[in-house]
Amino acid sequence: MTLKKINPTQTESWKKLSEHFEKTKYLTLTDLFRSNSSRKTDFTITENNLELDYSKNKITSETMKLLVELANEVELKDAINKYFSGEKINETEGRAVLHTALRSNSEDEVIVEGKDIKPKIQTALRKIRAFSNKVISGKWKGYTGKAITDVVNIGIGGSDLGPDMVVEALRFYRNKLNVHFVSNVEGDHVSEVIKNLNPETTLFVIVSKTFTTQETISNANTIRDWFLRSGSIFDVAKHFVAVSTNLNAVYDFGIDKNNVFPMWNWVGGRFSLWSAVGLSISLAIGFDNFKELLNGAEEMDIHFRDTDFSENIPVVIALLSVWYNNFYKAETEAILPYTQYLSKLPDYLQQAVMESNGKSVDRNGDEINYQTGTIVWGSTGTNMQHAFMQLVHQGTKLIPADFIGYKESLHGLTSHHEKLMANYNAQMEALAFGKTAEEVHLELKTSGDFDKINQLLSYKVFKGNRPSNALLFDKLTPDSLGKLIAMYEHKIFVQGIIWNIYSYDQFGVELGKELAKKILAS
Ligand code: G6Q
Repeated sequence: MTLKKINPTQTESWKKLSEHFEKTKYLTLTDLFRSNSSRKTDFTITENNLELDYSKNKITSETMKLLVELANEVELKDAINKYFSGEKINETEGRAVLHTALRSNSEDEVIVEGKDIKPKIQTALRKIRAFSNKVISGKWKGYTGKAITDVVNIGIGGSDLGPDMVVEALRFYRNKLNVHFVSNVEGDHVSEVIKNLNPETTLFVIVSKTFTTQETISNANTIRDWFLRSGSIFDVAKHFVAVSTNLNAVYDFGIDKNNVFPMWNWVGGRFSLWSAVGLSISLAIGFDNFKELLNGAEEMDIHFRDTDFSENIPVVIALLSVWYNNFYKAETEAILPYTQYLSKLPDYLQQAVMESNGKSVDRNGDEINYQTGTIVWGSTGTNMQHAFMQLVHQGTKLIPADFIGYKESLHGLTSHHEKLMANYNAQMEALAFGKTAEEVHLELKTSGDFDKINQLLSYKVFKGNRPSNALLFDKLTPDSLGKLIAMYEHKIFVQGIIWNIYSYDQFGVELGKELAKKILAS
């Protein structure tokens, strides 16, 4: 059972959307709000402590109806069933895509290659819990009998970005362990990470599904050499653990077989933070918090799997993004979290989104003649307001933006939080409604700058009509972070289905790696 192979541009709904676009493209958000006093409520979905307000998008209820028709026409429901039930929807690699099974608490079986994978997942979680507890409590001793103070995750791409982003995002929940990440093959990165570490009290977690990745193995070897300047080869097992599928390579490295955590080929690297790849997360915040992260993601999974498309948060944000990408020809999307804790979210999403949907051959093997994967980028508010937001407000490009906010701050500095959220709301309002020539005129007049009106008026006008989604959570917790990440994972899936591409391979990253090997050998 494979995914349907439907060219979205050949569907009835696409044709209707094209006509609808021509009719509605000059509507402004100001007009749309004026003509419907309940617009905010009409275009808000509330689900499990998350409110998505998508009223400030260039849409009408007809737009949403047609976009949902498109989702139906490309048989999204069928694809979702295949995704969750473990069909090999990663057809180009012959694999299932089951990061959802990693966080499932249901008793239902998920069968891969004739076997239920749930018991394996439970065993791995128990192992992560036992190991995390031992290290955090200080029962796990280094080679001189001291407790571990520092953990270094050695990995790259999917084996680095997710754990690094989450450990940073959940810094508030962290215990006393210092957790570091080394990824780049550039030697200064590893040198900086180890320069102040004590080999007696540091634990290295080598995360590599293949255990052949040039960057990771180079860094692991360099670190082992550094370690062996103090410890002996017999001490390696107390300081190095691995997350991998390549057991022989792991044993050859000197890692004890009890200290190897599994990875599976039905979980893609960029979707693997929910597995033992997230070991550094569990070490940093404790297993119970790690499990809360998984539970939050599962709540989003259930919402996504079971909710009608028109009320389905990941489906709605995916459809809006298709609307801008394919009809408005927007090329990029901004991710703007209003919390410093999420400073690494844009980087993480760049891999998840762009490695998944940056494809130009469809599921029939044909070259695509429409736009697929969007470019995502972003940074935290309010810092970015003093940086790139000028272009988003007054530049020539249309940049749909996700504003991610929290009703409560974690440390409780309410006056800071009020200012932060005033900015969060003000930015979206300014983008949507702008400032008219009349308003600028009046402003210059009342401020006494009468003589500058002619000179400055046009520069000070904000055209507005720039779209945004407001994603508002109660609080940044492991649970709400799990929901946020899972929401974006499902957005990626929905868009891949609509664009008729394979989202779960990444052949595009191979050629550069091969050539680097050749150049190195020559
Ligand atoms: C992610 C990609 C890629 C991968 C890294 C690390 O989906 O597959 O980013 O995670 O190349 O691979 P290893 O875990 O095998 O070292």
